[in-house]
Amino acid sequence: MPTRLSEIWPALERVARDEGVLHLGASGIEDAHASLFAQWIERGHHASMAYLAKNAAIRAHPRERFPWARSVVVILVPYASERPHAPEHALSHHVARYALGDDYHEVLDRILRRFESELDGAKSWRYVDTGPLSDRSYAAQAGLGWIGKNGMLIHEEHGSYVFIGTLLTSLENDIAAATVADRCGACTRCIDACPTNAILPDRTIASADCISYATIEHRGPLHPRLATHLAGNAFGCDICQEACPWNAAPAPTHPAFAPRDEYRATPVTDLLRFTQSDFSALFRHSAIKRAKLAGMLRNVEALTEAEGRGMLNE
Ligand code: B12
Repeated sequence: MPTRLSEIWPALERVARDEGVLHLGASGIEDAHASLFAQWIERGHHASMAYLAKNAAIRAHPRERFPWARSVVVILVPYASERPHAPEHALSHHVARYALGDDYHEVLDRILRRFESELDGAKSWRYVDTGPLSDRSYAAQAGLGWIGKNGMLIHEEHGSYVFIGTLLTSLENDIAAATVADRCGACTRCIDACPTNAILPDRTIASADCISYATIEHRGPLHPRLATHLAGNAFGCDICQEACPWNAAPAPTHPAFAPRDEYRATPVTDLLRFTQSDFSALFRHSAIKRAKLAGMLRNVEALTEAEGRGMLNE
């Protein structure tokens, strides 16, 4: 059985190429910025995402939860960076880019399984988004980018329209990570662009003020402050990424995340007449399911109310 990552690295690089992974890297198991997360939770910036509060102890001491873990293999997979051409009111104009194709949880999980099959008996635990650890911290520690002022992991060449997948392994990390400089400089375009001032000075996000949180995670009525400032978003938000100059040369979209034709053909206001079965059919294997039918109805209603003020197509 291998003991170090370098012993199987060529095999992992081959899988990465076969599976359309943009960048591959590795980090040790400790998260050097776990204290920033604890502070974020203490200040209540996770809003109603209670599951995150439970993660603080694991982030600080990952080996208490995963005693065998010694390294984290990190992958970046590119999603759609452009919206497809479509009529003004098409759903595809009102959904964040990351959700225009297949559900990334399913796609990255399938890719990480392929990586697992190369571990030759070493222990592993794969997760995409759903785990108790910071995907961005490990991607940054693996030298795949820096944490931008908008909180995003930004790859120097390909920007931030990338998903992060992580695989914990019992192998020693002997893969050198590139040193990545913080390239944000004096730029504040993301902070200036956010219509709800959700970006905090320490490069984290106040979830309660974030359009992405409001339209995806928040249950119940939208706070009036957000309902009137959705800026055309019915699910998620890309404003702080659209403003980022590092997104000028994105990578080609992984085929699984190509924007679905149905979203170009469906007017966003059609959702107001949707039954549960219409919703389940249109958003099968899509991350949009997360908002549930009630959430999408609430969001589209807020957009139509704002339309009177000319905001639906902003
Ligand atoms: C909760 C969550 C949200 C919340 C809160 C967002 C936030 N910024 O905290 C909401 C619902 C608002 C959200 C929105 C979005 N999300 Co989200 N989300 C998550 C989730 C599940 C946890 C994030 C978290 O813990 N946040 C709390 C903060 C404090 O922690 P953190 O973001 O991990 O940041 C750490 C690092 O930045 C590190 N750090 C800071 N400085 C430095 C410096 C160095 C040198 C290093 C090494 C580390 C480091 O310290 C921080 C604390 O540990 C992750 C998946 C995961 N398990 O990691 C996805 C994740 C962050 N989301 C993702 C995406 C795509 C989005 C959206 C773009 C979706 C959309 N279009 O609407 C937006 C972007 C909003 C934004 N600007 O962040 C991707 C981001 C990919 C990337 N390139 O960065 C992730 C990683 C999912 C994935 N596996 O691909 N999300």
